[in-house]
Amino acid sequence: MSQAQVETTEQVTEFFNNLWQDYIKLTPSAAKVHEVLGKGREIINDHVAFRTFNIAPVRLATLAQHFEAMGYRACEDYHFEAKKLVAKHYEHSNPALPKIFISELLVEEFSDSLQTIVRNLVAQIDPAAVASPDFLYSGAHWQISSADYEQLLAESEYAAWMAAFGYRANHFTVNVNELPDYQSLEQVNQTLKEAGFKLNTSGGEIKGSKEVFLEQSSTLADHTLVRFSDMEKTIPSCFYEFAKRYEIAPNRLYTGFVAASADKIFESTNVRAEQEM
Ligand code: OOG
Ligand code: NI
Repeated sequence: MSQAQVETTEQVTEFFNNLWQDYIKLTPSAAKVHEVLGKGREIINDHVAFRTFNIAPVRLATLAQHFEAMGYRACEDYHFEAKKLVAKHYEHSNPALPKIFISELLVEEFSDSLQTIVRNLVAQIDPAAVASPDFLYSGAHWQISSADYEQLLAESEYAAWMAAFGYRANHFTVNVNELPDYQSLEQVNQTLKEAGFKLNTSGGEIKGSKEVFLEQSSTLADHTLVRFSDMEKTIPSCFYEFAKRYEIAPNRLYTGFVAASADKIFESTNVRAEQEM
């Protein structure tokens, strides 16, 4: 356990349980994925991903403090130029705990109208709420009209997703190395497709390779009815990811992420990605 850890193991376990419960409410297919791949056995998660805006009080670094209090340490940084995002991943010395991937939208790089909408959303957050780890599964702290949602969507699918869903796990990720019945990610994908799941095919069904020490695939996000200030709309919510890691040294699996693959994983919540399929 790292010295920075202030949360107890019980608090950390409860945090991840609550995070999971919130996630499967929006992502019922995740529970079904567990049934199909785990057949009732426990599934180990490789990582959980969060999204945010680079505006106080919800900057990546601020949200990360909750994980630092659980004993996580900051690892690598990632930059997604076209999507105007940065990200960082965090690891825990306890290998049973998932890695954490947090990204943040570089709001100032977008149009004035996007900036105005987003700043108005963030202004509705009570800064005191951010200080509790519960904030990370508290959802949206604002009202947004369907017109504003559509306007965000035209510029940034990520901004629109954040506006609709707020603070919660964007996805959990099955650790394929720890799945007893599967040798490869291809087998996992095949089983999922046979069970009726739709996979994200942006950049191919499998992103990455043994050469970059990480292979990833993901389902397309489930659809959820969201209540906007003026109407209800069914839109993509959250997805499930699958990761297989390779050794960078004997008995040492790669623990980082691969920016080129992550760039495509982001598109699992994309409405347009589905229409192309
Ligand atoms: C994160 C996308 C990147 C990964 O594992 O590379 C990612 C997101 O969609 O918020 O999860
Ligand atoms: Ni991921």
